[in-house]
Amino acid sequence: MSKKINAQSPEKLTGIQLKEIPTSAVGFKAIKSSIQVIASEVGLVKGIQLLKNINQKEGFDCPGCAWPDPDAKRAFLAEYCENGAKAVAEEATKNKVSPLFFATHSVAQLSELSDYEIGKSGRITQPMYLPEGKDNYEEISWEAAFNLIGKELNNLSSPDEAVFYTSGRTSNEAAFLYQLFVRQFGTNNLPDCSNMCHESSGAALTETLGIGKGSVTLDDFKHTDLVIVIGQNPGTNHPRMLSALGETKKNGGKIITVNPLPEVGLMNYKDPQNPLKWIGSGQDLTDLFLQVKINGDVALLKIILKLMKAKELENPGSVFNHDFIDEKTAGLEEMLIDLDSYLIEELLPQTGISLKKIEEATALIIHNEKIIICWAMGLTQHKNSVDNIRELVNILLLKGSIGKKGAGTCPVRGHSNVQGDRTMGIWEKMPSSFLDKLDAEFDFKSPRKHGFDVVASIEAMHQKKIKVFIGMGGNFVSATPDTEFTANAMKHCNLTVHVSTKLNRSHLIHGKKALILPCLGRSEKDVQANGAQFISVENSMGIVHQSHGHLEPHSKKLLSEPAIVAGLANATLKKSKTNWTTLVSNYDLIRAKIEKVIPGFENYNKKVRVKGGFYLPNNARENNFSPTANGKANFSLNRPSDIQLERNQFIMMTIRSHDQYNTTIYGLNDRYRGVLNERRVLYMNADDMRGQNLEPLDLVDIKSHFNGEERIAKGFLIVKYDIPKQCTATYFPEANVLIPLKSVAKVSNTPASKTVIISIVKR
Ligand SMILES: Nc1nc2c(c(=O)[nH]1)N[C@H]1C(S)=C(S)[C@@H](COP(=O)(O)OP(=O)(O)OC[C@H]3O[C@@H](n4cnc5c(=O)[nH]c(N)nc54)[C@H](O)[C@@H]3O)O[C@H]1N2
Ligand SMILES: Nc1nc2c(c(=O)[nH]1)N[C@H]1C(S)=C(S)[C@@H](COP(=O)(O)OP(=O)(O)OC[C@H]3O[C@@H](n4cnc5c(=O)[nH]c(N)nc54)[C@H](O)[C@@H]3O)O[C@H]1N2
Ligand SMILES: [Mo]
Repeated sequence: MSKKINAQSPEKLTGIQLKEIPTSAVGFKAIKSSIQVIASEVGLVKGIQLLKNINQKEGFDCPGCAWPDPDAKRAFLAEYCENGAKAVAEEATKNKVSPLFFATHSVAQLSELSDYEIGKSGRITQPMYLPEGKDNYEEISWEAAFNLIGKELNNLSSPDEAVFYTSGRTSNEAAFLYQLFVRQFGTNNLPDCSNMCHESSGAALTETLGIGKGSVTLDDFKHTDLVIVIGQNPGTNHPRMLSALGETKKNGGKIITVNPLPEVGLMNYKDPQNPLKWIGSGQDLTDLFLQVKINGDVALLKIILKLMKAKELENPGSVFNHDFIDEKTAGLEEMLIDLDSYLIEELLPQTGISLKKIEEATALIIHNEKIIICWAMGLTQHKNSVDNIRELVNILLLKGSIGKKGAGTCPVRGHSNVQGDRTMGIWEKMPSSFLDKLDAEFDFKSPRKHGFDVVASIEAMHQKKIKVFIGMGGNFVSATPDTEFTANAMKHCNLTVHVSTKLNRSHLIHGKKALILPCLGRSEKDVQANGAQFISVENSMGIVHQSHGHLEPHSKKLLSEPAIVAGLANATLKKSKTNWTTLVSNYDLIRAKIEKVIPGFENYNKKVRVKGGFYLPNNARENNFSPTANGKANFSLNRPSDIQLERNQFIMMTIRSHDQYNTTIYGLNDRYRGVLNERRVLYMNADDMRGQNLEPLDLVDIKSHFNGEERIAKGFLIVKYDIPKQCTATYFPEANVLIPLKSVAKVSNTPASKTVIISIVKR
């Protein structure tokens, strides 16, 4: 057996079946699919108990996504969805990864499995250690593991030689303690999954509106005239959002969808809460579908802005909300002048959409007052992604469509607590207002030098400037770009540590020494010295609420994330004035500290116990833009895509299938796109296929091109699909090997994983 360790899922086809694309999302098939998954992973009895507790007021927060729960009604079945059920089944699985499993499977052998197979091996039951030069992980005690980490950290010549990653499932309590530990240790190297996710939204919204979060609440969807869903696939990634869009339609609102793909969930859905509606034709959601080319959004939005301007000049006051603009905004003149430097004829080919359709969209924007714009990764993962989002803000500001009922910004977050983690201080460049209060409360001096984000961390590891990597959740090697480069970077570390629930590829791509620290999942009981604890999280709309685990933990040897942070801190920080053991004995004590440091958490322990939780302050929601640099909401000047394709080149976006949660592969089907039992596919337009002499299901290799460099991913099947010309799609993480580390968004440094320039090599 070779000792080569694979950094990627091996090239292995699984037997593709093509099916007709369904005309409607959710409905009975979704319920059936979730019950099947629950039954096989968890068992039916325990599974039903689990489903009853997801997103209920005394239950646990669904680890599936960050979409909020309704403030009032919570019926059984009502607030769980197919993919939420899969997320929970994945955590509550019967399968366990025991010391015997590690003894009989070397790291190299495990790396020959696909990501799907690795994930299915189950929950990790006790701390595991891979000593230098060994092939297999071995059991280790918690104490020995903490001491080993403490020793390694204290041996560094500077605290900046360690990085501390966070994925977005970590609770507020754990995240707050974690960043406190890292800053007391002496570094701001706190990269997080948000760096690869909504960082561009945060950057664009902070600059233009003075808050990096969205402004709308769930209730706004009932009162809005028009929702624009752009660069987002809620049918798969935020299925409960479809109910909110259903409410919009019920109340007479309209929906515009902007996407290179006609995603089924956005076209039509069948309400899971209403079995009578499972049969029949379902509810149409999208009124106007704009099938934009990948990264053609700024061009499209600029045409809309130009058409709005022309109408306003024709009939002043008929389009722009002058009262709002005069009172609240700055930069209108410059923005309007800048628009003149673009010609519609030049912008149009970038969009791939007919002018007539864009005029229809503009008419809907002009004739409606209350507009909500929702977006996700289709806008945030491009070189000009910050421009994308600022351009959306320009439209809302012209209409005065923010800070009032039924209107505003809705960046739809991914991980269930990614927004909360940021609020808690997980960021490589937290402002000094936060750091000053942290220092005062805990009597220490936190570093002020900005730390490394995800991309900078990988570069620093590669340059051997980083010796220790610690990951609080997540799957760093598979989620980040440039898989082979990143894997080599990880191997340069002396020690890599992962706090995890389940086995993943990052455990196999290790430094000289490696540790896996297994933690409780959200569905499990968390008992500390002072009894049973709950945690709290913040959803996509800034509501902080509690989450209680109900299941018996998978193993007696699991620790909670806060307890693991306390263990790390006690073993590492010899001079800390913080009593870490006391803080984790009762999470109320952690929340009392959060209250002292972070605005909006006054009476945290009391408010979090109120059913449904509480809203954090949000200046944009309150029509107040004073936190921006000039105290106004800012119009901005944005640039369309500058991607130039050469002959035989295509743009590729890396997207999620219906059967995965990021790097966790639930199954091999993408039911809503009609592709079953295969993930190694490349979606392509029929004309482009002809141009390349390709037939459906031809086997190809994909080459990416960046600054004269080439990267290759082998063994993908061509699937003919309704996608604009010159655009292609593959799944993340299989295609991450093609994404150059240096291909990032301006300002936010987010990997441009939706604009990869490729060519296709037929086998
Ligand atoms: N079941 C499930 N739920 C999840 C996740 C999961 O993996 N599985 N992941 C969670 C996380 S962390 C996140 S961030 C979210 C992600 O949620 P999404 O952002 O919905 O996820 P993606 O699959 O990346 O989908 C991007 C969508 O944008 C479109 N798109 C791509 N490029 C462009 C473009 O240039 N312009 C426009 N207008 N559209 C474009 C794609 O066609 C696709 O529909 O979901 C969260 N929820
Ligand atoms: N090409 C491409 N790359 C992308 C994206 C893309 O669209 N295209 N999307 C990006 C986005 S939006 C994101 S958010 C990142 C995601 O990046 P990550 O958050 O790093 O990745 P996940 O796959 O969500 O992490 C899954 C692992 O988390 C662990 N885990 C699960 N639950 C818990 C828990 O409760 N506690 C702890 N400690 N661990 C837990 C499990 O061990 C599991 O294997 O990927 C990014 N990468
Ligand atoms: Mo994300």
